[in-house]
Amino acid sequence: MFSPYGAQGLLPGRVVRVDRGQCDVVTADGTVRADTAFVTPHDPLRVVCTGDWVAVDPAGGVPRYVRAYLPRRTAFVRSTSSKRSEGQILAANVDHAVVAVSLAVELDLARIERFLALAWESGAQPVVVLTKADLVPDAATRAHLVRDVETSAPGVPVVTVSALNGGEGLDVLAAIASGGTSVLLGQSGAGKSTLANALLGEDVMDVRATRDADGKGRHTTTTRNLLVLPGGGVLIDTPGLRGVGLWDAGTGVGQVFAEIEEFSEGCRFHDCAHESEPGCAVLEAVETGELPQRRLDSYRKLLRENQYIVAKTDARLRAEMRRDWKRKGAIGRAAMEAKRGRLR
Ligand SMILES: Nc1nc2c(ncn2[C@@H]2O[C@H](COP(=O)(O)OP(=O)(O)OP(=O)(O)O)[C@@H](O)[C@H]2O)c(=O)[nH]1
Ligand SMILES: [Mg+2]
Ligand SMILES: [Zn+2]
Repeated sequence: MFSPYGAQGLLPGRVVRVDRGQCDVVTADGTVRADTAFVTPHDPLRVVCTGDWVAVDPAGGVPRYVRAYLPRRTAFVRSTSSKRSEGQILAANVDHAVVAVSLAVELDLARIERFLALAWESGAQPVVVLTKADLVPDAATRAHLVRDVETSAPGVPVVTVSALNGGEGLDVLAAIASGGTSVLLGQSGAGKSTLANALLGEDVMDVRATRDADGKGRHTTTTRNLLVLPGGGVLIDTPGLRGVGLWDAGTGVGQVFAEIEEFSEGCRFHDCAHESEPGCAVLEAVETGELPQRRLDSYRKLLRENQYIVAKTDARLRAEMRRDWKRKGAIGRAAMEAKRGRLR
């Protein structure tokens, strides 16, 4: 895909950081600073983002420009605000979307489900990392928390880690991260940068204590940074997100609630809304205790929210976005299957 740009004398590179219209691009000539103004600056989904493969001006021009980015294999997109339902791209060409969740605060399963919906939708394999395990020393309590997360995340590996005590669980995370590009997502204070430093084996990212227990304090990390890991693979550390709004994530929602979609195959009516229809297999599963009511409520809420966003955003734009990475995603995913085999 790059070759036509190569013929024009441009250099291939990967964006490792974007900051106010400028970005750092790793090329064969080292890391260069380039201006992103050339690439559709007014469309939030088409701005250059961390993880993009780009064609950049060769040495000489001041400033150097990013001339184009290559089609994205996967892309993590959230909606910036529920009012304007504008998409914001957080990372591109990601293989593993790692959702960091702190065990130091009460688990918010609905929030995890929301992150996972966007993660599945991105085309990447989601992974949940429960951080600060040292703060939950009791094995039974910990097992209980892990089980809660696992039932909210079918098909998603759940890894428990601690940056202290010799870095429990870090080897598992390092193995996952070695297979391509991973992005760390989650709330501020979840311990993302601490994990990034632990995987790097040096303190590259700033880490700061969260001001209050609910992690709503200041953001320590302010830009998205792509880091090269010594054990293989690259990792994108991101600023904490208080929450993520869905952005055309219907497929992702379905994947987060895979067991509900499975139950629904047993419903008498094939367009069953699982509200009060006779012969509804989903409601029956709630009745028998097989499906927690909380899961069904959460599923309905995210479906409704998604329909709302989809109705408000430009259908043509969404279709274009998809063309960009969904088709490419299928190719990329097939290539990654072998590497990810151990996760399935
Ligand atoms: N006890 C304990 N504390 C941890 C662990 N990991 C991180 N912390 C602490 O949690 C606080 C926040 O860590 P950060 O790594 O800065 O969190 P972050 O997710 O990068 O935060 P933002 O950059 O604001 O999004 C720091 O005080 C860390 O020392 C852990 O495994 N155990
Ligand atoms: Mg950070
Ligand atoms: Zn039903």
